[in-house]
Amino acid sequence: MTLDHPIFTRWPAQYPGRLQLFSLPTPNGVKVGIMLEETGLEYEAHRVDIMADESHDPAFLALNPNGKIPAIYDPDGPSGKPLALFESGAILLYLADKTGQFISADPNTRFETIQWLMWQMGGVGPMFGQVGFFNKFSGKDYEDKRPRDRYVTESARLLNVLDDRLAHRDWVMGDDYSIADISLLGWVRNLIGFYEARELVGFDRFLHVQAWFNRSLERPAVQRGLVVTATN
Ligand SMILES: N[C@@H](CCC(=O)N[C@@H](CS)C(=O)NCC(=O)O)C(=O)O
Repeated sequence: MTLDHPIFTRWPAQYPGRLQLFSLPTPNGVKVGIMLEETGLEYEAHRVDIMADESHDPAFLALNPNGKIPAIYDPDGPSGKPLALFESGAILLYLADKTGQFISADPNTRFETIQWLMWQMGGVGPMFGQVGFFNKFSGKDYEDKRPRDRYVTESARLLNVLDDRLAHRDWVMGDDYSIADISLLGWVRNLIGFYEARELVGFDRFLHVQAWFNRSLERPAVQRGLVVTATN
């Protein structure tokens, strides 16, 4: 079996029957590594080095014209036809539906889960990412601290929303761990770790988020998922 997509000219598949992941352990990338480990789906992981601009290689752009990881190619997509997919939120939803795991079959609970997933995609990811830029990366040299402070304030507000949500719940959706949790974990981890913004956002006052974060990190699939594509 050979897979018919330009991506495989640059990143050949050794196991073409398996779902193919193209990623790197960034906050968006780890979502899919964790989800694949949680579901138990068989997959083959390819490391796409965004620092070396591999996400703008024509072969990668054929899979994701937006030039960002993560992306997947499922040779066994809906109706048995291959499916190529980018955007981590769409991938999480797809894998949840494919396996019937980490999203409720009940329509009301399903949409509530999607709501929190969209909240992460549209709010938490972009805001925490800007904190990373202005506090850790090129933006840290800017003398004017107002842009940084704007994103720090908004990130702290979002953490407060999450803290309230988790006040009487183990997971975002209550008793059931879901794709909403999986979408958030890598961002919280980066904000207080790699982005060095723990004190800036006042993380220590968000006790429920802290408890949820530690609970997440205890999951063996999370521990495995966080290092998928860490090395070649
Ligand atoms: N909304 C997209 C964002 C993906 C994204 O920003 N990926 C980053 C890594 S976390 C990336 O590939 N950056 C490389 C670049 O922009 O060149 C998703 O959730 O999949």
